Formats: sequence, C-alpha cells, structure tokens
Amino acid sequence: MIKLYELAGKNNLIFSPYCWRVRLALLHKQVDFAGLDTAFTEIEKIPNGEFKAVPVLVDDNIAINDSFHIVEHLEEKYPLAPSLFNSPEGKTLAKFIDAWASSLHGDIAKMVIADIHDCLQEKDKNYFRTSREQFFGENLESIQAENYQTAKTSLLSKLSVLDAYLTKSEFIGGPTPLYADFIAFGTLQWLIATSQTFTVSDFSEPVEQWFIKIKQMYCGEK
Ligand SMILES: N[C@@H](CCC(=O)N[C@@H](CS)C(=O)NCC(=O)O)C(=O)O
Repeated sequence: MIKLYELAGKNNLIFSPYCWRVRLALLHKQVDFAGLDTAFTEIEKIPNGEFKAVPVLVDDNIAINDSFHIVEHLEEKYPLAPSLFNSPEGKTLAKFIDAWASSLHGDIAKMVIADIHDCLQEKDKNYFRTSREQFFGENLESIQAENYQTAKTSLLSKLSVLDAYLTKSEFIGGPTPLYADFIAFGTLQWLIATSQTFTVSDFSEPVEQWFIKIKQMYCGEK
C-alpha cells in the first residue's frame, strides 16, 4: 500500500499545507494509502532517502518528495482514477495557484508561528523554536503578536481574488475540485488547523462555503 509521510503535531494534528495537498490528491484519486504521522525531527529517519521535508510518498518502494512531483507521479501511475488536472491546462492552472498560494504563506506564518509551536509534539518544540527564531530574528510570540493584524489584512486582501472567482465557479477547477483546489485548501487548512483565533467564519462567504464543501467531500476522519 502507498505510504504518505506527513507532518504531525500533538494529537495526530495534520497541518502542513503541502501534506494536505497530497492527502487530498490521494483521496480524490481514491487510491488506498496509509498516512504515517511524522514529527519534524523524524523526517531524516524516513526510509529510502535523505529527505529534509515532507510530504514523502512511498509507492512500490520508490520514495518521492515534493508535493508537485508526487501528484505528477500519481497522475501518471493511476491514469484511470479521477484526474487531478483534467487537461494540460488544468496542470498549468495548478502551477499558477501554487505560485499564488505561496504568496499567502508569509502572511499565514506570521499569524500562527507561535500557535504552530503550541500544536507540536514535545520532541519538535526546541527544533521549531530555534530554527524559526533564527530565521525571523525574533521570538515566536513577538512575531505573532506584532504582525497578526497586518498579516491578516494582507491575507484577506489576497483572498479577495479567490472570493470574486468563487462567486462565478463552484471550485477553482470548475464544477468539480481539481488539484488547484487542493493547493489553495492546503494553505488555508494550515491556518485553520493551527490558529487559536482565526476561524473559517473569518473568510468571506464564498471562500468559507468552498472550504467547507471540500472538507465535507474529502476529510471524513481528519
Ligand atoms: N516544496 C516542498 C515543500 C515541503 C515543505 O516545505 N515541507 C515542510 C512542512 S510544511 C517541512 O517538511 N519542513 C521541514 C523543516 O522545516 O524542518 C513540497 O511542495 O513538498
């Protein structure tokens, strides 16, 4: 069976945007897989490779990392299962949404950096605090407290593009979700899964409805 190594916090919380994308892609493809909870400090122990980041997918003993490579593999290996792209244009759309979603990551990181720390397994806390405080040059609690409001305003402004689009289309991919939807969902689920203050009702109504619909379609037990 396919194995998906995914980042897990305490109480099996799956929160990584990239792991969520791949989890939804597997559920959409309806292929059996086992999700393997992985702490930040366990990534280097994943068999079959020297990985520095998750998700990592192991399929027939081949280990693949990087979410986009993983979904390209799934699309190629399981062509008869529901498509993640539907067409070459659907893949191009996914790449555009990938770039757009990346532009939200800086805002989200500033909104939840201390909350993420609180969601982690004990064994990860020191690694996370040290590496992120070194990157930002400030302690986690100050980064979040000082930047939360500005980052939230910036995020909601970027989301207004999606908001306008979703008043005209049920999903980013059209009448049914495609990988482009899972990219955007993964990014927002990272925020929703970890934030102690931001909830789905802080999204505009079209984004909230789209988010809830995807959750209901795919996320039974998570
Ligand atoms: N480009 C990669 C990015 C994966 C990534 O950045 N994963 C993060 C979790 S969200 C990670 O594993 N980080 C390891 C670390 O910070 O030590 C992908 O698309 O899969």
